[in-house]
Amino acid sequence: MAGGNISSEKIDLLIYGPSKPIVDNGFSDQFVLHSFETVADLERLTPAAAEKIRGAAITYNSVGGDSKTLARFPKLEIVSSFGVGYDHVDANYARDHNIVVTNTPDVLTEEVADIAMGLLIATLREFIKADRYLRSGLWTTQNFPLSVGSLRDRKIGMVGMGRIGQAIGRRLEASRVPVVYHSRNPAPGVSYRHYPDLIEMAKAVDTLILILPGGASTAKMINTDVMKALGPRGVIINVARGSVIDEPALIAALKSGTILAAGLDVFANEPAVPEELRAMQNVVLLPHIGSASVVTRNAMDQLVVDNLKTWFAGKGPLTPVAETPAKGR
Ligand code: NAP
Ligand code: 8YV
Repeated sequence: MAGGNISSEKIDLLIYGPSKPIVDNGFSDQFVLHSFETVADLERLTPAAAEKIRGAAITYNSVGGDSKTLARFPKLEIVSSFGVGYDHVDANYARDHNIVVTNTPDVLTEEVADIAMGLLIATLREFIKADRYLRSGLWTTQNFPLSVGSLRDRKIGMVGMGRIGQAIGRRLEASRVPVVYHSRNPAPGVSYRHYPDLIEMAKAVDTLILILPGGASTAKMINTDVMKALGPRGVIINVARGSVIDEPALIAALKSGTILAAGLDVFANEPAVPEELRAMQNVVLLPHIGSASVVTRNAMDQLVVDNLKTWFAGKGPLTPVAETPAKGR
């Protein structure tokens, strides 16, 4: 799969998801753009127009490429998806139908690792509560209580040790915090101890940082048993996908003291966040902002464009996902 050469024939592209200037303005007049911002908008696309589409950009995970959606485009060659996680695209269907899927790895790695560290420290040292305390005027009467949590006496178990996991590991090492990890296979070149068994690792640490893909293979893997193994000092930081945690079980564990606290950037049913979580004091909640700076989002948008352009220039995709590996030229 290396892509067709650009000829004088125009190439019809589906631009699916929120409008982005870098995507909207990124293509020459050799391309014809068909833009639809929402799932409901896409219903307006006629079968005759769908028949012509050869490439698709998915500009945000508020829309997706499930098999039913992809099946509407019989000539589709490539889906260029925004984000490194692509659980909103059916990559197995794409592989089976000779469609390449690309994502946007690497350009967001350090940004997401920064957010993970910030969320970890904010959760342990109670930044949000402290900020509210100061603003309410209480500091003038009494010092803020000492935090029970600290990075100083912690051992971190990373769940996922890929690009972003390793970037978080480097930050933890610089902070002199011990790190071990769980993944299906040992990560090449990584010297931290590898635990093939998640429960065994949870027993050996007091903090989990989740940074692995969503989807069926990881659904609800952080369950009551894992939280019990982590114990009452336990802290869970999730910068992966909400689907990775059994969310009702997490709420129960935070309420009962089975674990101490959580820092969450992602949720099971975004943008809805359970009222029970929103009311809790021992959680820090972020609206899925791991990569959400202007500089990093621009780089991700550009990679969405570049994957489509190099494909249609016959040079293969830049960053194909594992399910649809593509040969370069
Ligand atoms: P990556 O380089 O592909 O690393 C994925 C890691 O997860 C690998 O260590 C992999 O190891 C492990 N893994 C995969 N499936 C697993 C399973 N079933 N059980 C245990 N471990 C598993 O990906 P990345 O670039 O680091 O990104 C990781 C994820 O972070 C993305 O997929 C996305 O969901 C999330 N993310 C979130 C944000 C945000 O805004 N919050 C931003 C970027 C990314 P094995 O294959 O050996 O198991
Ligand atoms: C995206 C992310 O912003 O890259 C990912 O996997 O979670 C974020 O960087 C999000 O997926 C929106 O599409």
